[in-house]
Amino acid sequence: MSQDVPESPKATMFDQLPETGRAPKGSAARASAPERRADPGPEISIVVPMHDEVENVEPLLAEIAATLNGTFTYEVVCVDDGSGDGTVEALQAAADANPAVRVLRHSRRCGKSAGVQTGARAARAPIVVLMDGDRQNDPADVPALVADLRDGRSRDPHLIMVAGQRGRRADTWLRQLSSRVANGVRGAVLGDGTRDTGCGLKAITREGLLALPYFDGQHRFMSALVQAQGGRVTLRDVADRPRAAGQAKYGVWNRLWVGIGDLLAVTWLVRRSHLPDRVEDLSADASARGPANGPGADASEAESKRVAGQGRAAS
Ligand SMILES: Nc1nc2c(ncn2[C@@H]2O[C@H](COP(=O)(O)OP(=O)(O)OP(=O)(O)O)[C@@H](O)[C@H]2O)c(=O)[nH]1
Ligand SMILES: [Mg+2]
Repeated sequence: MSQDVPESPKATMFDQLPETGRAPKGSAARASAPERRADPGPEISIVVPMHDEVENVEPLLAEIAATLNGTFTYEVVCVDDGSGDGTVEALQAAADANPAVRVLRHSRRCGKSAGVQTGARAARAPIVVLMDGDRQNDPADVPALVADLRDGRSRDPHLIMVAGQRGRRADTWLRQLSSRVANGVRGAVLGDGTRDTGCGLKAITREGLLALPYFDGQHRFMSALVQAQGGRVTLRDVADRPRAAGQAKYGVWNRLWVGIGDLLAVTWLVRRSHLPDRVEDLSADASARGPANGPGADASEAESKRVAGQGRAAS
């Protein structure tokens, strides 16, 4: 007997996201459908999840423009995660003045990972740069991350992410200690070869990011999740700066308890991620159709036969 499933009143991961939150007149987002199809889109989408960062909006966007204008074409996709301090109004004002800025808004606070996910789904570029909205990341590090990802992928299409890692931390000793312990335990359990998964600055392919299993807290486990899906991660040293304005959203304790539960879940996920060494298409017309689907589908034909390798270590 079939049963009607009631229509979900909530937003779902399968919904089509708007091409922009609120676009200024004349921007690509307001263009008609055929015009949009002709628009190749930006090379890079910078995704910035934000919760209560009103004082950081204007200086952050000004710094991104001052640093990145003239390097590559880009958009900044800002995701307001249910802020109550005027962040979204500040973002809308910025978007009105700058067509490269797009604003998406969650109806309620869902966490940083949800912001990352929403931004990645809305992104128009094949490469997404994740950046914190508190100005602790330096936009000057972005070109090198992007170059690493592009160069690396031209040699190995399984390179999915270049993760920033902070050297000298601009945090209190307690936060530094808790972060070191958490990273140490996580690294020992997952063996993901990444000493600073909390660094918010990362360059990743949009397709790769959207292929990762999603959960609240996902952003702290991206290295392990990419590798569990057969992808490779490389690391690059980046700057860390003190928070100039606004409040940290995570404390030592709320991060610790949630982090332990997440670590158990991700350990299970990684152990259950079985992938074949390679997938071959044995049907007669396979060569006419081109590469098989999978992480290597955009690679050369020889490379594309090896669509998934297991658990490659980060370098
Ligand atoms: N979307 C969303 N973003 C958040 C949330 N919490 C934090 N963020 C954003 O994530 C980024 C990093 O948040 P922070 O509070 O600075 O946390 P952190 O950098 O990991 O840790 P500290 O700087 O050491 O406190 C900022 O852009 C925040 O606005 C949240 O619940 N939802
Ligand atoms: Mg921060």
